[in-house]
Amino acid sequence: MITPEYGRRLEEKEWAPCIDMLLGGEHIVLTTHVNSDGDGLGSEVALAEILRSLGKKVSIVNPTEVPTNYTFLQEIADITVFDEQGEEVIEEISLADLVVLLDANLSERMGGIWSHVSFARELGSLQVLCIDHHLDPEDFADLMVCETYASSTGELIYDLVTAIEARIGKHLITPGVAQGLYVAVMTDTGSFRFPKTTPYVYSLAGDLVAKGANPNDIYDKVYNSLKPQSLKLLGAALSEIKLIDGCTVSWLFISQEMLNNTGSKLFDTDLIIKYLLSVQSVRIAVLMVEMHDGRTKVSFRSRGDIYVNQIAKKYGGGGHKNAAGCLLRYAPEKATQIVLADVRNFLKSPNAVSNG
Ligand SMILES: [Mn+2]
Repeated sequence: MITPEYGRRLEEKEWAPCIDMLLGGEHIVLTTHVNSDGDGLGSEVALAEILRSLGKKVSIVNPTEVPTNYTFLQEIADITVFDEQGEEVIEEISLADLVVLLDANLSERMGGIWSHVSFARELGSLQVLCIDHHLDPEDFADLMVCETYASSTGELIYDLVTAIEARIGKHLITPGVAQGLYVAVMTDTGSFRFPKTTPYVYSLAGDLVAKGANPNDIYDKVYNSLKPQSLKLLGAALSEIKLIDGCTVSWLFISQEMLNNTGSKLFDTDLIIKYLLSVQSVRIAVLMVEMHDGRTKVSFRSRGDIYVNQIAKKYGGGGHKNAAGCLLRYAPEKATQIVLADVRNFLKSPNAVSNG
């Protein structure tokens, strides 16, 4: 067994309470955070296929839409979206005896779904399980498996399915499961290059490829599916990137006007943020996006041991050491001022390199 460098990987027996809960469920609803990503979606479709092969009735209900580059995952399992089919989602939750939140550790990350889950839970008809790898979990579920050593929620689901296989003596990683988990791990490791890409991650990716995930096909679907308008947004955005403080901080503000002019949507901004860190001297990168309602979505990225989740936490957000985010109630100009002042102070403080 190859041991990952971040923390201690859960042993097979430590998955027992989680497996008991899943095997005890009959009608299981899976969900992930608002503005879903490859890790949440890939983990969901993989876990849905695993649980269905164990005879469970499973549905996936997400608070917000599936980004177009991940719609191919719906060939593995159907995803119902609360923003589009609210009644169906509420019905599924009312029928469920177990809700599993994947890739988030705060109840509010479930968006509009949480109030319905919380209501059913208060009636005593529903349990909640959370499987995640972000820092600073909120203790809101009946069982929380929150392990920050993991590169991705997909890595945790891989370990979970391995533990289930050991218990029931049956192979569960079908090509669909392999594909979902590969998407999860690939996207959350930035295609196998972020700091938590341990030897173990490569070994599990190899196993997923052996079991039916096609790296070339998956990469192409996820990363080469830009709409022409996204390329236009990228072009406009690149020319607006600012480098300050001796090129140690980079930042970019994307206005609604920029999004409208290029016909782009919010999730197109994900592909832009990596360019903010593409200059070696940059220690913190900040991407701010003006939302429809005038609030500002802020994403932080950092290099090395700089815990940007500490800045996000100040505004009710969170995330990982090198990638975090929050939503500010301020309009663009004020948000930019406040956030940049915070980033500058933070870089000077000893807190920058502690997990506090
Ligand atoms: Mn994740």
